[in-house]
Amino acid sequence: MVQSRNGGRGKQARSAEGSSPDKIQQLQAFAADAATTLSTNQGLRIADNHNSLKAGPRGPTLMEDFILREKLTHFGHERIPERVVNARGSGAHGHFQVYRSLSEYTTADFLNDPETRTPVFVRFSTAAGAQGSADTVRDVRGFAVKFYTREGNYDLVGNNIPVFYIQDAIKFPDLMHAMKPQPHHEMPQAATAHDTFWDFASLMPETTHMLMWTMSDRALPRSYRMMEGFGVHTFRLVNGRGESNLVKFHWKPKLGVHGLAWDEAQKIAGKDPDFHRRDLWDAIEAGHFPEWELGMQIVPEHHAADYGFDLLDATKLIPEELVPVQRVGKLVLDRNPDNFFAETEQVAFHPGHLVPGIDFTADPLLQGRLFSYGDAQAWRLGGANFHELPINRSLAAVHNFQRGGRHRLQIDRGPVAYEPHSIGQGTEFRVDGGPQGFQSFEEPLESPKLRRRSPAFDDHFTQATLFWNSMGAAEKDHIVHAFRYELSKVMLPAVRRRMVDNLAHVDPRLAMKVAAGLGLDAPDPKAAAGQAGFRDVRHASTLEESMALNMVAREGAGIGTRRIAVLAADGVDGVSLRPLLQALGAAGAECRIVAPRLGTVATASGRRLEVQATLIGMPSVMFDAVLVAGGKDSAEALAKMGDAVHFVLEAYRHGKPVCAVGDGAALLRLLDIAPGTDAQALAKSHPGVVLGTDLQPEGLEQTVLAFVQAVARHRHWDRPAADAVPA
Ligand code: HDD
Repeated sequence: MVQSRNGGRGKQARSAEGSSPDKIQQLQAFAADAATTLSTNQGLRIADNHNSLKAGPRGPTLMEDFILREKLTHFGHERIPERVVNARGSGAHGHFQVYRSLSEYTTADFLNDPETRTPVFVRFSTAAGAQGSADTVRDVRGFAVKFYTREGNYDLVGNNIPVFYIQDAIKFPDLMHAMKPQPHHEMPQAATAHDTFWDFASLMPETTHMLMWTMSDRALPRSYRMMEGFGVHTFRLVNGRGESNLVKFHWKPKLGVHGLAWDEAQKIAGKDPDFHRRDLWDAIEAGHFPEWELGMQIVPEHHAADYGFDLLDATKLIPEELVPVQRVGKLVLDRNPDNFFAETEQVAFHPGHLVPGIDFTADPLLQGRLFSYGDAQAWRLGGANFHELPINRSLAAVHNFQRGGRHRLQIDRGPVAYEPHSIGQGTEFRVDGGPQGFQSFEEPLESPKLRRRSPAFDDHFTQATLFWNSMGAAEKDHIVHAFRYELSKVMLPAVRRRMVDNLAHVDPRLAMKVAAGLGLDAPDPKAAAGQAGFRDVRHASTLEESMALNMVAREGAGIGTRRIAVLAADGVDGVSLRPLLQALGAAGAECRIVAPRLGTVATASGRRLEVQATLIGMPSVMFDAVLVAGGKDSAEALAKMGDAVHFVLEAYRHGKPVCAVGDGAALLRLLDIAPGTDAQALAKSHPGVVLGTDLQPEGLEQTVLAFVQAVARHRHWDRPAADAVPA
C-alpha cells in the first residue's frame, strides 16, 4: 500500500485513479516492492542493515547515523512497566455464545441473543511473579475475559479461586507488598513461602479461607484449560423491568479440573518455565480449542441474607449445594495472538468496564478495584488513551469529547469538544436515556459515613473449615504438606507459631499435623484469638461439606489432549505397540515416542519408528501418563538407563498412570510389584498401574481399556507407598 503523508491511502489512491495505466502500474510495482523492503519508521528505505555509518572502515561510528540511532532508541524503549500484579500471563482470542436468552435477568445484549457470537480476549496469569517468572508456581491464577459486545466492552476480571485474601481494597497494597519478593533483597520470586507473606497472613485472619485454597492443588493447575474461573465478587444482573438479582459468575472447563503434584510443579518450573503458556498455545495451534461454560449462581435480592454470611464479603463463596450453578453459555478459545506484546501485554482489563444489565454491588473489595484498574492502566500503558490500542478497542462506536493525552491515535476534527453545543456538524451525540444507555441500578443508600466493616464480615473460619471438610484424604495431605513447606521457609519462629495457632480455628487436626511437621507443640487456638484483628466469630453453617469444592472426586472428563510418553528403544515390539497407540489416539490422547536419542528406533521386526522426544529433553513431568512399550531388547536397554528408570519412578511418585506392556515391566522393578500379581491386587497396592501381559489382540484391548480409565482419573494420589519411591 502506498502511504500518503496524512497516514491514509486516500490521497495517493485518488491521484492514481486519474493517472494513465502505465503510471498506475508503476505505482503498484513501487508499492509491492516497498512492502518487502526494510525501512526506517519514517518510511525511508534502508540500504544496509549490518553496518553502522563510520569514519572509514575501521573508524568510529558517526553521530550522524540517524538510522542506527532510531533503531537503538526504539529498542531501548521496547519495555513498558510490567503489571504491578499479575505480570506473568498468556492470552488467546475466542468467542462466547449464550445458550438461551437471559432477558428474564438482564438486558445485556450479549446475554440475550443465542444467535450472537461475541468475540473475546482472555488473559490467564499468576498473581505474584514477575513477567519472566515460571508458570507453575503455587499461586492463584488470573482469569480475565474481555467481551467485545455490541454495547461496548465488558470485562470479567476473575481468578481460578472463588474467594479473595482480603475484604477491603484498602488492604490490597499491603497484601501484595507482603507477598511480592521482599524489598531489601528482592527474594523470593513468585512465591509466598517467605517471612513477610506469612507475617501478614497470620495477622490477618480474613486471609484464612483463601489460604486453604492456595495451599491446595487448586493453586497448581495442570493447565489453564483445566481450571475453573470465578468472578469472585457478588455482582448484579438488572432486567428490563429494572429488577435486580445478585449473581456469582463461574467458568466451568470442559476438560475437568486437574492439578499438578507440588514436587512436579517445582521441577517443571526449571524444565519448562513456560509450561502453561506452551500448553495453551499448542492446544490452540493443534485445533484442540479450550472451552468453558459460563455459570451463574443467581440469588434474588430478598434472599441475600439467607446464607449465614454476607454476600458482599469477597472471602466467602456460595456453596453450589445451596445455590446451584446454572450453565448459560460457552466460551471457546480458538486463536492465538499474532503478537504477544501488542495483544497479551497491552490488553487492559477493568472490572469497571460494564454493559447495561450488569452492575456492581457494594462489596468493598470490588469498589476499590473500580478505581485501581483504570489508574494502573493509564500508568502502565503510558496515558489515558489505552482504550485506542487495537486489543482494547470497543467494537461499539466511541463518541465523546475527551481530547488529547499521550499517544492519541484518533484525529478529532473541528472546533467542538464540549456538550451541549450548537455548532458542530455530525457531532451532536445524543445521550441515550433508553434501555441501551447505561443506567446504574438505583440501590437505596442512606447511612452515616464511617470507616468500618459490617459485623457480618467477621467470621473468617466457617468456610475455611467447610473447604477442609470437603477435601479427600489425599487433598488434605497435600494441604498439610503445603503449609509445612511454606512455613518451613519462614525464618521467624513467632510467625510460624502464630499461623499454626490460627489454623487450629479451621481444624485442630490440620493444625496439629502442620505443627508436627514444623517441630512445634500443640497449637493453641486461644493464643491466636488474642491477636489484634482476630474475632472468634462463627456463623452457623448449614453445610458440613461441599463436594463442588473437591477436585478429585469429580466425574472424569475423558482423556482428550492428555499427553502420554511412550518409552521405547531399539528392539521395541512394534506389533503390540501399534494397536495401543491407535486406541489411545482415538480416545483423544497425544502419544509421543520418547527414546534415549532422537531419530528413529528399530522395532523387533526390523521397521523404524520415529522418535518424537528424548528422555532428557522431555522428562516425565512434561507428561500426564507413561506407557512402557514391550520388546525384550528395548526393555533391557531402558532398564539399564538411570534416566529411563527415573522417568517411570517419577511419574509413579507424581500419581500418574503407568502402563507396562510385556517385557516393559522390567522398568517397574523398583516398584516392588510381585510377579504374577493379578489386576485386582495391583489396583490396591499400585493404583493406576496397568500391566499388559497378554499380547494377543483381545488382551491388548483389555490393557488399553484399563489404561484409558486410569488416565481419565488423571492422578492416583492414593498409592500407599508413593512417598517411599526414590524419585
Ligand atoms: Fe486485581 C490485575 C484479578 C483484587 C488491582 N487482577 C489483575 C488481573 C486479574 C486480577 C486477573 C490481571 C488482569 C490481566 O490479565 O491483565 N484482582 C483480581 C481479583 C481480585 C483482585 C479476582 C479480587 C476479587 N486487584 C484486586 C484489588 C486491587 C487490584 C483489590 C486494588 C485495589 N489488579 C489490580 C491492578 C492490576 C490487577 C493493580 C495490575 C495490572 C492491572 O490491574 O491491569 O490494578
